[in-house]
Amino acid sequence: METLIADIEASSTETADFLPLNGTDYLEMYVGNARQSAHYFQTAFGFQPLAHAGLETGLRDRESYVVQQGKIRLMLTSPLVGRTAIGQHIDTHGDGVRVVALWVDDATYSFEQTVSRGAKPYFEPVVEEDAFGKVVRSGIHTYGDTVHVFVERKAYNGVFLPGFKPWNPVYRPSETGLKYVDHMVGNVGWNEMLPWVDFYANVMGFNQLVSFDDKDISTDYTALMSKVMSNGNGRIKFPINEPAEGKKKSQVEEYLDFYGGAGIQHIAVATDDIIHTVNQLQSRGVEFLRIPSAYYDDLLGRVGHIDEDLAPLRELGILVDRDEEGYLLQIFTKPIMPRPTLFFEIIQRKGAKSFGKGNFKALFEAIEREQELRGTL
Ligand code: TYF
Ligand code: FE
Repeated sequence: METLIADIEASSTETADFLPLNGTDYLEMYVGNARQSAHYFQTAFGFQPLAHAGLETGLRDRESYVVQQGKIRLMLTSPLVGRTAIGQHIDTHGDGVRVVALWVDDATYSFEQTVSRGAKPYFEPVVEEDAFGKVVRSGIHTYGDTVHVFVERKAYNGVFLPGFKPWNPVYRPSETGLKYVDHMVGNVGWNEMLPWVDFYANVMGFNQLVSFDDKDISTDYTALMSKVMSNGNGRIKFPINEPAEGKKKSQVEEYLDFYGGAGIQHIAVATDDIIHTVNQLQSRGVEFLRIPSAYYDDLLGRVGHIDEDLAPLRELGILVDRDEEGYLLQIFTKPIMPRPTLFFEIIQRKGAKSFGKGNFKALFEAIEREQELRGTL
């Protein structure tokens, strides 16, 4: 992937990257019923079965299913007994993202570098081995109960991680065109955005992306602020939101209330054919936020020429925005669980490196209509 050097804030000091990251390794969600969640991600999103760990592999307290599509790996974990930390997490947060695992060349060095800069350790480097080689992992805490796990797998050629067995069920709905994690957004509490921006800058060596989106977007129609942090090679992008006072209750505050604190708000996954992907997802039962059709009336006047036909974009509710470098297409699911917390974004980039600021108004109005229906506005 291309680097984002041009976008990186000039004032940040030009030092060697002390935390080189190869990409997102996996995302682990703690969920009430991992077996059914895996079925949902297979059926609705087209993830493919990859690996499994549980009673059959010697675990006694939990079970995990791993599904994959493109470079995206999702681990779904449930407790097998009562009174576990996993169960406690689910009780507090509902189903949610516990681990954002980052692929590194050296998990020991990554741990030492970040902890020496102030990261709170989650676990020290551990070596796990099986017949397919060895993996080293270590972990640090980030906002809320969310953690980063560093995964070093250069000496491993098994299907996922030691301790997992290949999962080969007969049931394999086709993929929907999802390729990689584009960005993952965190919601943090009031006045906590800047401290977490500093954490990603000072502890993780990230830089703030300067884009049109990087400004106070607490206006008539939004009640949040957001800044985007990116690692040196641009493969990891973490926008961080905090609530702001507005006319209505902030969508970020609603999240914090229901999630029970800071956490991952949305996972943006990339496709290179968003019309195909959204058609597939919709036909498999994924529900998207609806944008009023007036949005499309002068779309081309706002964004100029685009390669796609307008009709399917309008029909599916796909949003378009342009920046100096190109344009992007994006759409947002409704929350995928009972609590109005985690949702997915589907994004197709055609040159644009920003996050769709031109769509904030239409998007946030759509979110507010949902809040209204929930009675949480
Ligand atoms: O990641 C982003 O910045 C965009 C826009 O609550 C966005 O996807 C920002 C905040 C939000 C929902 C979407
Ligand atoms: Fe996003």
